[in-house]
Amino acid sequence: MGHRFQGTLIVMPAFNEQESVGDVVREVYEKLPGVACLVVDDGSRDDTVAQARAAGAAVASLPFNLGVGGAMRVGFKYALEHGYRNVVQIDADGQHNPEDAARLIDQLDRSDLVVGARFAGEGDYAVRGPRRWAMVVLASLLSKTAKTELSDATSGFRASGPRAVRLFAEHYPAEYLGDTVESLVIAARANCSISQVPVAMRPRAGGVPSHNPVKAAVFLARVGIAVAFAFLRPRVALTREATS
Ligand SMILES: Nc1nc2c(ncn2[C@@H]2O[C@H](COP(=O)(O)OP(=O)(O)OP(=O)(O)O)[C@@H](O)[C@H]2O)c(=O)[nH]1
Ligand SMILES: [Mg+2]
Repeated sequence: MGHRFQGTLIVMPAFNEQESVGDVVREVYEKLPGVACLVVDDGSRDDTVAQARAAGAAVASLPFNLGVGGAMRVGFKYALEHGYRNVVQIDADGQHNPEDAARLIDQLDRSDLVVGARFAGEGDYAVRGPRRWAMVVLASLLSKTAKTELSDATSGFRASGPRAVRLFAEHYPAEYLGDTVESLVIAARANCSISQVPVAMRPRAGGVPSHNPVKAAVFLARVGIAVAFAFLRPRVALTREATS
């Protein structure tokens, strides 16, 4: 049990999350003993970096804003370079429960990529309007591509095993808001096995969401284009063996 989370890197994208990031990092260390935690700060103008450091996280500070996808690519590269087998993305706003992360990590012995799905029975997370419709269409498209039920293609709460870490260190997409969806297409087409675990989403612990109605409308179009391009890209060939 003591080694259950050894070799796992928590990657926490953070943009102006001074109110929550410290508590989230502390909770991660408490609930997932043995993990390492990297906060990827993306040009925050508040006290995010200092709060993350004070809580004991390693911090990568990007010189200018790359968005969540760019931040995650940094996290996957860091994991490869430092020899972590698994990467789990946990948001800095407190919405992802670290206890659920344990269930995602456990399922990595059967899947290359495990998605924490918000509409698979747990909790009552609700999204309305275009963002919701986009999610429904994407869920059916992605489920077909991945040949498994994926009811929440836009969930950022995920665990990646060694094959997915290697893939994403080179190929994690950085398109605005398209990263979660497109990365599933890339993984499925590289023959990574994907599965999901139901999770309940908690309310934000503070700060402000990065979305607003205008961005939500743009989301539909951009994700559609990003996914179309993801299918047009050549497949990535991954070998079966795990990383050293
Ligand atoms: N590195 C980085 N992180 C970001 C950026 N924008 C948001 N984040 C972080 O990514 C995570 C998810 O962002 P949120 O704004 O909570 O987005 P969301 O959870 O999809 O939306 P809500 O349900 O409204 O909270 C949080 O930890 C944010 O701090 C960014 O530009 N760069
Ligand atoms: Mg959030």
